[in-house]
Amino acid sequence: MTEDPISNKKAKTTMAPANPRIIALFDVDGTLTVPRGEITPEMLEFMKTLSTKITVGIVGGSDLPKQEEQLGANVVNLFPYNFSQNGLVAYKDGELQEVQTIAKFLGEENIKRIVNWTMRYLADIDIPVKRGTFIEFRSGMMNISPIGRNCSREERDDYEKVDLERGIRANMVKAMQAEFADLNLTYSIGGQISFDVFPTGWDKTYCLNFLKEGDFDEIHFFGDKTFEGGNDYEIYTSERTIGHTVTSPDDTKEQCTKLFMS
Ligand code: M1P
Repeated sequence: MTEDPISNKKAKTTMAPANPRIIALFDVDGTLTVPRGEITPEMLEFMKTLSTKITVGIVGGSDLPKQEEQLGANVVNLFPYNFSQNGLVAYKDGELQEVQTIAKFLGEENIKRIVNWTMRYLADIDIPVKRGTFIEFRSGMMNISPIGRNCSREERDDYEKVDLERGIRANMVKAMQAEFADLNLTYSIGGQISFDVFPTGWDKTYCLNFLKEGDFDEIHFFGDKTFEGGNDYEIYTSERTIGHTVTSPDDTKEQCTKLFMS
């Protein structure tokens, strides 16, 4: 057993499932949990049972601490593959494989350009409520939120409605695409109050780099944001995966039961 600096958790060896050559990868928000909520004990039990049948992996857009809040402190040991930030932080059998960083890749001058421009743009947006943490700097992406990540659940739900009506995030993304055209960035509206910004190619397909071509006969992906522009779109449409759109954790359970447990 080894300890790693990111999760401080001990790595453990997982038991092989009945059919290890089929793998199913799961998005978190809207797929295994309600948005930013915790997994229910029933859903967790179901996922554990599923992992005795096939190989299971998690691929979330959020960072590891958020996954730990939602899926449990031991998330990197729950299933054989765990990917946070689209796989920029990757674990296999509880062992850290890689950490990629946006600062290394873009350079500090470009990071400053983005931060300064974003703070000016957000200051000029008029919305009913503004809270704190408007830019969350993660190792592999920047997460930008006009209301701020410190908002309450009620404020988050209200903001989402205003955003959908006024296209606040969609307009900001358009403005950033024009301003930072030289940086080859991808913008992804994956949740309710924010959007992710990362170098092109660092979407959820990034995690497929950790699945060797010959190791699996089928790679399934389950996610709720599989529409164009959603943060599940690229992996859902990837040639390497069989994509499934779900509408809720219950729907995920139902589809998986039909596909893998009968
Ligand atoms: O996993 C989907 C998204 O979840 C959060 O979005 P929001 O807070 O806007 O609902 C963020 O962690 C975001 O990065 C992530 O893509």
